[in-house]
Amino acid sequence: MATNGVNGSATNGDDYEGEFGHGIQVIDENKEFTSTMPEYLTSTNVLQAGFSYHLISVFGSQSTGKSTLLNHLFNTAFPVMSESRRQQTTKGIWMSLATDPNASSNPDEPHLGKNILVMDVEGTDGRERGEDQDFERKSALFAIATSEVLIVNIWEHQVGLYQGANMGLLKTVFEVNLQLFQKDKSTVHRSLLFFVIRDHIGHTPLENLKNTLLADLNNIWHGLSKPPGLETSTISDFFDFTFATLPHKLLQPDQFKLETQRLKLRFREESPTNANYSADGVLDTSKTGVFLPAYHRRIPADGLPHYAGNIWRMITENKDLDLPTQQELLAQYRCDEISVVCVELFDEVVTPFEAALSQKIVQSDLGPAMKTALDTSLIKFKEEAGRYHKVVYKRKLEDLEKKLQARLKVLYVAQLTAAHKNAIAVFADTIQKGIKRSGADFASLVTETRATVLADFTTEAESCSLEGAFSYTDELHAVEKELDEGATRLRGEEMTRLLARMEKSLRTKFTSEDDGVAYMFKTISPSLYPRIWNLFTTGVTDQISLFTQRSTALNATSEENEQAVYKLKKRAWKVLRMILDEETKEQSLITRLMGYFDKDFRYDDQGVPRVWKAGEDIEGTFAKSKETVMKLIPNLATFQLEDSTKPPLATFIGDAPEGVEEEVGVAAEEDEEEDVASPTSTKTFTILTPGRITSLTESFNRQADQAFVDAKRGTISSVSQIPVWFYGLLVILGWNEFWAVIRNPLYFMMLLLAAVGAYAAHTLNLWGPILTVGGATGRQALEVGKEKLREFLEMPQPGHQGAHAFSSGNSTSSTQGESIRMRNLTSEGKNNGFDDDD
Ligand SMILES: Nc1nc2c(ncn2[C@@H]2O[C@H](COP(=O)(O)OP(=O)(O)OP(=O)(O)O)[C@@H](O)[C@H]2O)c(=O)[nH]1
Ligand SMILES: [Mg+2]
Repeated sequence: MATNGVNGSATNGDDYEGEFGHGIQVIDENKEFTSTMPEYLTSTNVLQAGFSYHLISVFGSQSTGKSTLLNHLFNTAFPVMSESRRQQTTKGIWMSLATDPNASSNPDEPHLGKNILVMDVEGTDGRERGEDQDFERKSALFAIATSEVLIVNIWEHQVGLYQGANMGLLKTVFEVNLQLFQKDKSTVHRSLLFFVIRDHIGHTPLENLKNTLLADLNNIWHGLSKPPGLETSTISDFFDFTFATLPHKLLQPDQFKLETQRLKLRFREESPTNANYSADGVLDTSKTGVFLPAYHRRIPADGLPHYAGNIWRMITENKDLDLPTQQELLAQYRCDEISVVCVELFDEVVTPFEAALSQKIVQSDLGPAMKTALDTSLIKFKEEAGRYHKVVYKRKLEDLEKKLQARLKVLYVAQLTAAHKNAIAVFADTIQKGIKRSGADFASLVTETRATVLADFTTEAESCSLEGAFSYTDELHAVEKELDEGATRLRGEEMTRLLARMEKSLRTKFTSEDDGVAYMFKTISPSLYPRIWNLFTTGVTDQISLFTQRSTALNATSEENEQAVYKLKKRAWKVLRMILDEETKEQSLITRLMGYFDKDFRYDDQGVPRVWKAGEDIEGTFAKSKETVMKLIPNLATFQLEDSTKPPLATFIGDAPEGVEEEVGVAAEEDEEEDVASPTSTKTFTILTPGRITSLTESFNRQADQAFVDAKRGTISSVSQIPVWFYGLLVILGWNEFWAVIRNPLYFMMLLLAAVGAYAAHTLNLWGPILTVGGATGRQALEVGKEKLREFLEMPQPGHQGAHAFSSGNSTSSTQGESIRMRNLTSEGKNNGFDDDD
């Protein structure tokens, strides 16, 4: 503030540095516009007043007591010239907020209006500026573009004088006003010219002074060259006039004070609806107050700094001052500024949700947050920007709404997507868990879950739809569609599982030990396959009725049912066919056939194992047994009914229903098996091919023949005892040897001794001990023999084996040989003396 060049002795400008003690210097002596206005308006609480404020300017010659007047009327602190120096005090244009000390002390009494901003304009025909009329014109233009009331301060004795009564200044005011109105014909601004006649002595009544002034003003107006369209306009089309007098401040100080306090009340808050004009067209502001709504420039307080700044810039750049354009520009500027603040408010709520977008989850409380963010932001915008130029405001409001909605839309779409995904996941999960519960009814499970999931989705979508601003119908349809597809897929999977279970239980039935295929194969007869066919058809039929019950609960369509039944039948046949293949493997069949053969051949009618004796008819029994078995083999060849017809498998399975997928993968892999399992295939019922029958027969024959050979061998071993004639032969052939022993006395003696010994042993019952001693001796001899053998085998050097193996006690020579070798190692290839000594 020190740079504002406050001169004069009344106050020291430096005391107010950084403060707003004197108000602010809106335009300094260098014609620069202040940057402190927003700060000042904020500190005086005017900035947020909207339209509830007033702007007044004072005009008049230099040093005519303008600042003094304002300070008395509005309790301001504009610098006032000291009595002695008589030099220009106010430079540029100052602004200060009017206050009324009475308002707080006597609130019930009439007092000054609120938020009155007063501009103290540099005096005209200033000595300091000399003939430079430029600033005078510019400040007049600035004041009239912004102010509602222009106070014209003149001394009584100046009335009737052209210069002294500021007629030059007023002419300028009228001219610039016309200039402004030419640009803004649509909105006719009015201004009040408030003439305050100072040092009124009282000799000339106010009425006379007023008339003189009015006559002068009209003269000036008539003398003006008016722009096209405004030629016939009168001064009262644009201005109201009101007049007041004040006594001499120095000569009648008390009177002056009193009158200024009365005059102050003309600036009271009331907004008169009926302007009260006297016969000469002068506004009687003593009754109505000065602030007629028509005077207000409709610039919201928070736009005033920018607006005033722009106006001043246009004025200094000598550009045509186009107020409507300025107002639009201001509106744009301010709307943008307010928009930024509103978006910040919006961000506070919305940014966290935007940050969480990447998680792709349903964000709880998004709906209310979206609404709060949008509402808060738009309400603030409407409140603050709504005062500005309507067209601009509406456009900016739309822009802001679109911008915010676009951001919300992103959140909304992401939320819908997440809710969609969630709905599908919850649906699948609930159904899968539900199916596992026993007794769960798939159809009602699906219906209930679908309804719940859709209700949840709708609630979520609705809460974020900003009361219908965003639509979720398409997404809802998509969810519904996907749920239905999901239900179908889950049902399909469940059907597949069901089929697999059915197939498994059929397999269990077919392989049962008690009544399965293997059990039936124990009796090979023409009725074997008919029995198995019966097992197959009853088993499959039972499973189908079970399946139908379960699939009804699954809510399957009749087509799906037909397809499943068809598949089940086919698979059942395939299973049976595989079991049959297993059962008719050559080895198992041979075992079974040999069972039949053995029953006849190895056991008799009572089931007792036969012991063949010589002379029994082995061959006959063998041939009969073999024949019985051979007759059985053809029964195994073809799967047929008792009347030798093929079982009605194709009819039983039926035609493939439409849309049934043939199990191509399996067919391709197991081409052969698929072929034999196919009900239409010629191989289906061929269990044993002729080739296999031949091989089977051969194998069987081999085993049966073996049995025959064994039987035969058994008979021969049972007849191989020593025949009686053999003993005769023995006597005849050994007769000579017998006599040789008898005749030789030595042999005879030995025989006799042996006989006596044997007799003695027998009579003394010594055979037992003799045998024991003999056995022990024999065992001992055996042990000794073994020991010797082991020693022999463990000899290290085969060369020395002969020398040392059996020479017990000759270990020294062996040790010696060892020590010689050791010595050889230490003598590095040379034998030492030891060797020679040895
Ligand atoms: N005669 C007379 N003098 C006054 C009156 N009021 C103030 N003065 C004196 O006039 C001188 C100028 O007063 P200011 O209030 O500074 O006048 P100003 O019009 O603001 O002057 P500038 O700002 O320099 O143009 C001071 O010395 C005041 O004492 C009045 O009512 N009558
Ligand atoms: Mg002054």
